[in-house]
Amino acid sequence: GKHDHRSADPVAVEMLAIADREQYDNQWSRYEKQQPQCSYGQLGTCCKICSMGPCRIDPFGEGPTQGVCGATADTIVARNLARMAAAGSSSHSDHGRKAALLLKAVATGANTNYQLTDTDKLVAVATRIGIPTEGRGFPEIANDLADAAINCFGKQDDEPIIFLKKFMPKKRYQHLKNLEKTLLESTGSVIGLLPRGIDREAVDILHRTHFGCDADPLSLIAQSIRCSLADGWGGSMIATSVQDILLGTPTIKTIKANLGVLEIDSVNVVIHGHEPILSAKIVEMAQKPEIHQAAVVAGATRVNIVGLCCTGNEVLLRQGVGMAGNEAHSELAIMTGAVDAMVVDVQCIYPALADLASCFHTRFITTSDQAKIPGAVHIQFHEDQADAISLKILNEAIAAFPRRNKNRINIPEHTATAMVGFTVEEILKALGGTPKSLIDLILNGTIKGVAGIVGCNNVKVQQDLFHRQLTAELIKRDILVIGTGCWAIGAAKAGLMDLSAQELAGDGLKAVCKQLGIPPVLHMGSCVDCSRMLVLAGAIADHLDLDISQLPLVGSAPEWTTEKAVAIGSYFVGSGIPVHLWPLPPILGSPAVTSILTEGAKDLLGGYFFVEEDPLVAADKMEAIIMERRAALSI
Ligand code: BF8
Repeated sequence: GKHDHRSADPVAVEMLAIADREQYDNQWSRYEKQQPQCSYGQLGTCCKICSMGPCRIDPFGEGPTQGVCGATADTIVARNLARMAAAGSSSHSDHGRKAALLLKAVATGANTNYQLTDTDKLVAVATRIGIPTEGRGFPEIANDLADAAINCFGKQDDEPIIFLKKFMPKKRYQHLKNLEKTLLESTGSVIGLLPRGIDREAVDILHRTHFGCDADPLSLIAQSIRCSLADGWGGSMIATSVQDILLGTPTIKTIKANLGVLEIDSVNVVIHGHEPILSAKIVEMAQKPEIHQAAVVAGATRVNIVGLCCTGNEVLLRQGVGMAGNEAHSELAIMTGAVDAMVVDVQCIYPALADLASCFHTRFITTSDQAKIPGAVHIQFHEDQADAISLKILNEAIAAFPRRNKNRINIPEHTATAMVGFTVEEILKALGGTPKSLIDLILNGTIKGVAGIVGCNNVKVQQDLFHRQLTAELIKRDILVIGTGCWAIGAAKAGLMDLSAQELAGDGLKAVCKQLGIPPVLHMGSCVDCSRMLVLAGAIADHLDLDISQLPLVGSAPEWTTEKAVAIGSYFVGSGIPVHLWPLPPILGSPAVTSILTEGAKDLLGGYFFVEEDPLVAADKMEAIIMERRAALSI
């Protein structure tokens, strides 16, 4: 295909040619207009927390070395980073809260639009949390579980939250507890790592980064890790667990990915955002005969629901819905002229979509009071009227269909097939029920280790290039690759989740995948489903009676964009997993913060960050980490 510095996905390149011809504004054209971007911001040394500022510190020693209040580059960078972690953790966790509140409403009969769909998962999670299940009804168990989850958000005592306590493997929990003690002894101050409350740890960051509070990079970073751990082992763990209970735990299935999932003769509804409580319902309601009938009356063959980003991942894994693309595809989807409605909930939704949709017949529908966008049609979602509201949204899409401009329709034909749905439950089932066979394969070196890749697209990186090259390099080296989010969509579009990708794997990994009938690259879900990776890592650690930091595991966020990615990276690091990042995080203006997050974290947590621009070198470094850990275990 043609080369374009903006994307490695030929389908995107095809759409970008149309964007260029028609002069559609897009993230790449707007990025151009932002050049040059502020280097203080890139290095993290810009502070606008109070009104004496904004202040900025030149990291090369030219000009002032302190803000008006005396904050140094170290303080400013650490505070900014902590706020990113708080925002990221809050986004995942607030999503989890809504799931927990819905579980409560379903358990008590207050909401009849949803059911306890996966009662096996309900019993499994309840048992893990320590809730009695014997001889009790499912609603009763669900009610207790909902209370336990809700309590993780708002409790006021200093005990670690129950979800973390029960899901984190023993050795990691003990390690963090001991580390709190050691840090108290060595610094004389309380430096907490185990989260007390999901909301509390984010509020703590807003407080301690307020004007005139914490100026110490170590304690600011420790709190960022703690807040992020509250996300991974708390908010995100709750989101995943509860969504599985309410909507069903995903199973392995084969789907299609890329813009070719749009159909010329169908009413195309793109669901975009993060919360499947809405999108799963839209998929369900689209199957109603009256909706099909209305689509036919409007002149369409059927209603075709497709996904974008993480809510796309949620319905892809549970309901087999086709995947239109990842973050950088969201504008391109509308440019096909064949999207009758784009329905969004929260997170990762470009406000630019409203303007772009107005160039077409596309209804751009916002549904959340937390993500209202000027220019959109707002149809407020209420969980207790989910069926009716989903029908209303679908009827909007159907009404838009006859207003298409046929001359402006360009649907790229290409799709890739991908085998998806690799929850921990499915991975273990494929391996015979316990982590033992996976562990044996790792111990005997057939699989060298496991890499978890997460995160976004980023306009600063050629779309999907890092995802594709890094993933392909790792499997070639017999490293199993698992992951979530926009990475997973990128891998699916690249064919790396197709069975044919077995041929790209090293001999050991190839043989295993052939025997099990799975690809060497496993889709584990949306970004809150990074909690599934934690559960898998925890199962391996507990089985071997080791700490996660001893296992041949490594993480990467190679095209990261959002504050949520900061939270994910930080809870991986806090869980003992080294994490590769690209593009550069805004920390390099502070030598202290940079050294804490790299060397310091390695000593204290076992997990740490490193940056690398080149996918092949990143693969080298990730393999080296895995080999170093194998050597330490004498395997
Ligand atoms: O939560 S990978 S761009 S869609 S932040 Fe967003 Fe990044 Fe995509 Fe999902 Ni995750």
